[in-house]
Amino acid sequence: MRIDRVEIRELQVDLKFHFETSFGVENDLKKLLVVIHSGGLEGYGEATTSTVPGYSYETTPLSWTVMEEYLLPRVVGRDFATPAQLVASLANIRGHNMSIAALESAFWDLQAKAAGLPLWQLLGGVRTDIAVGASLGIQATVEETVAQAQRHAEQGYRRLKFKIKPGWDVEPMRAVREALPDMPLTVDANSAYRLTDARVFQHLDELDLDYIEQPLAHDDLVDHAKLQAMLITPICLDESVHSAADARKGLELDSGRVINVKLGRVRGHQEARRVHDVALSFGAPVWCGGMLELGVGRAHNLHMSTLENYLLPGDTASASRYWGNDDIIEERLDAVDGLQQLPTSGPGLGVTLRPDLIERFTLRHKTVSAS
Ligand code: OSB
Ligand code: MG
Repeated sequence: MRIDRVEIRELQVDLKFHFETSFGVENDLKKLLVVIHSGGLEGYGEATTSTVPGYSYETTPLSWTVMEEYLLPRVVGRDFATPAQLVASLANIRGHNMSIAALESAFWDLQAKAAGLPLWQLLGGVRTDIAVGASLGIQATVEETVAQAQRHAEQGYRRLKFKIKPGWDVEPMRAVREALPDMPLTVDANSAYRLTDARVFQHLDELDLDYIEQPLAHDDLVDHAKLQAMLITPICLDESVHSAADARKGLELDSGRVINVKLGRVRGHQEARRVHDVALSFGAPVWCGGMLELGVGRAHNLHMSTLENYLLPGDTASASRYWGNDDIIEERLDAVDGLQQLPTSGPGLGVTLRPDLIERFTLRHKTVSAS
């Protein structure tokens, strides 16, 4: 399929809540929407970048530059038979996985539309109801943390994840566990601790958490393995896994026993599938991570979560929780009783863009056409 034209748009949207993590607070978000045009069809992708370089170096303004300078000049006007071919043409670009994934996933949408099939079938999915949890930011008080936990449990989420940071960990989690004795609970440290903080995790180990997400440095599989050896609770790797090769190293070293798969962090659906397969071969479950995605990114996450080894609830919570009615797609990606359904308005991703709203959120846009 020839790429006739690619449109990129930097969007700015207000999150309904302040999302505080160990690396900072996010509230007004910037996201990049990508539309690939090919022979009358449109494929949609979203860069899962952040406004600030806290989770990763990949920010949205950076993604714009990478698209403009390095990615679009190499793909527009070219013909690719598969998403794999498109990714292969960018193989000598180190990093920038979220930008590449935005293009790759848009190409998958295009290909599924050309085949007249829903994306999940092309990806090899096996289910269409997706169990989801919610990721809750750091709150001002223990009382507010417990109240948020109760509210989200009542809304039917299948698992609650709490952001922690040094000084905000054991005490709020003990209170949540006391309030919700049977609820699946997890914590996410976003790399805020060192091995010398092992005692914190030994206390958390008593709370019957499903896993402890990325406690240590983003690039330290060795210390994660040392910490895992001290704990009963599985460690879940997020920031440490950018490829199937990373997943293999982490699982072989026993740096963790669960993997959070994020489409952007691993360069797209093809590599996400490989991460999933490596984890399956180790008997390690995976789940779909979230990056506060808009409708396009959220829909890609749901399609990805249909693969067999997505055995734990993902972070693909209800869109209305983040945006109210102001999502960029017509379809409401809202969970009912902790289950999301795939959007099915036509083949591919199955979503319909809302041009007026997109125009309102647009900070800048650009179209690159084949000559
Ligand atoms: O570590 O999983 C994370 C959001 C931004 C950056 C990193 C993370 C997150 C989340 C939010 O936890 C998940 C979501 O609700 O989209
Ligand atoms: Mg995480």
